[in-house]
Amino acid sequence: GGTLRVVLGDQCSRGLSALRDLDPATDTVLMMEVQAECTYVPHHPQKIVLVLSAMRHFARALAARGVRVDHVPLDDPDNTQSFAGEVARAVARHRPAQIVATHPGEWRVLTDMQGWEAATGVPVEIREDDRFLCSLPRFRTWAAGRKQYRMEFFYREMRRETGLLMEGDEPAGGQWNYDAENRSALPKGLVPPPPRRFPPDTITREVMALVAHRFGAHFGDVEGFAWPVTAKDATAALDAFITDRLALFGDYQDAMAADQPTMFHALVSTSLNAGLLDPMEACRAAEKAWREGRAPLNAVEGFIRQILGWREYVRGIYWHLMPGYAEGNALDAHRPLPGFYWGGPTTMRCIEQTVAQTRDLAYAHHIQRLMVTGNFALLAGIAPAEINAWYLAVYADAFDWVELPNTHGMAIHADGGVMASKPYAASGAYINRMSDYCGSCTHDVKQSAGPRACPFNYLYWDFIARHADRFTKNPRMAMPLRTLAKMDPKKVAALRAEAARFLATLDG
Ligand code: FAD
Ligand code: DLZ
Ligand code: SF4
Repeated sequence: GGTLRVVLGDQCSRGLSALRDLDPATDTVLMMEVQAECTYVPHHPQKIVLVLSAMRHFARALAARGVRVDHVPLDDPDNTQSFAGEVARAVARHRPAQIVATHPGEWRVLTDMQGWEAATGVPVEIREDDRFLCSLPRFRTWAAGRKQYRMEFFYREMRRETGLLMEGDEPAGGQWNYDAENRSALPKGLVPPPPRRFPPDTITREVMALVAHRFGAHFGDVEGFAWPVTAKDATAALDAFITDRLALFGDYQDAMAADQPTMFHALVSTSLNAGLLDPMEACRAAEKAWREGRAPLNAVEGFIRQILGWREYVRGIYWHLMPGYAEGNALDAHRPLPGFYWGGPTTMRCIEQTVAQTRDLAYAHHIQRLMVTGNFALLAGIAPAEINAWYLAVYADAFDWVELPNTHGMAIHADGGVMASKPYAASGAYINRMSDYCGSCTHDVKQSAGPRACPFNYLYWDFIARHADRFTKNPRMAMPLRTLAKMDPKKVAALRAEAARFLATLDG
């Protein structure tokens, strides 16, 4: 008879394209909790709770509006535990005339979805995911014929098209980008207001028990779960950010501090990515705060750039360049992921702090991801597949379309510069400037050699030396190459020996 409408775990949005033109008299919405999606990487238990609880809340909300929802729970004894298996069973149950779905957020799932029609004999329509502000055809038009895909130019077009922070044809305040004002370390005595927490309700607690039971061996604590799992709570989280933290978001966007896991960040990525929060709603709320004088332009522009610029841009890059994108390994990196990424012991305080909060919260902010764990993986030459899978597993906001370009492209430069015009490689000095980690570290950030030297220092120079030939073609790498060339060759050899010794302990 009617239409079978498939809603995936990160598609818990009222306005989802697959739900448009739904006829409650004839149609059924299918939601599938499946083991395969929980284990293809060992997702952090809080990420699994987020997805499954959001699905259960969304299914309930749909049902309350009179929609017939067929929600297959994870522990249903007949559950085949895969999307393809569950779609086939649902077709047998409902005998639909057609299947309608929304474009998924992952290449792997799209391929799966494209096989449903042949497997079931029922026509499948895959609709555009129009929860994004830039459609995929629109991105392709922008990208066509460009040698480099620079986020900044994409972002300006998006500002013009949406009218966000525009005064006529001009950017508000006369500048497109206030990033230069967004690079302060956290001053002593300034304590960031804690983000709003959403204590688990009965549904979430049930899911937490299920996840603890089935996926308790995955890295990550389930107990502290406090993420929004409904659209209502997602909006409340956004409101709390706008009121309490937006004004200082810009200034301290790049700052890190021990025992301050969230700083002035928004904590809205889980909600945006699961479909609980609309990106335009988030941007408009920030813009309104600026127009009403509640937050300065550098903060509001910075926040809007992350969502309207970066978030849309990485999604465009992903779908423009997949599936080949994930295969690249431009820096020929092959080292296995060290055990300290999974909480094993390390003397490096910055890593220890970032990994510990990741285990507790399934969250780390941008600079921790980019300049601590990402930078280390870049310098140490961790194999792209291993570090990419780690990021996909451990962050509650990690879905392939957004995680992959950020890790593979931005953090480890495995795409050879498609995303970033130079690798984000940095020595300990950067981490010391932007954080207070080094003060309580057993390593000395001022030393590059010797038993107490900061590993980021010798690894940095080893990295520059290892790739010197490749980097001579890149004008943005001229400075470090010049410094390296001026160094006493004996010193370079000593640093590289130190790096080799350290890297051998990782492999051992
Ligand atoms: P805020 O700093 O408050 O920023 C506001 C919003 O802007 C975020 O919620 C997010 O939606 C958006 N945003 C900011 N930076 C980016 C970016 N680089 N790409 C896309 N959106 C951005 N973000 C994810 O959503 N999922 C991921 O799996 C993910 N993996 C990352 C991996 C690496 C190695 C790096 C360097 C970054 C990654 N990011 C990822 C981007 C960024 O770190 C997170 O979006 C951010 O930390 C989420 O926390 P927040 O909501 O407090 O962000
Ligand atoms: C991440 C995830 C998890 C853990 N579980 C499910 C699930 O049980 N059912 C589901 O529909 N989706 C789940 N997801 C999200 C998918 O793995 C995948 O990331 C998205 O569907 C891609 O858009
Ligand atoms: Fe990290 Fe080096 Fe600072 Fe220690 S000294 S916290 S290893 S940057």
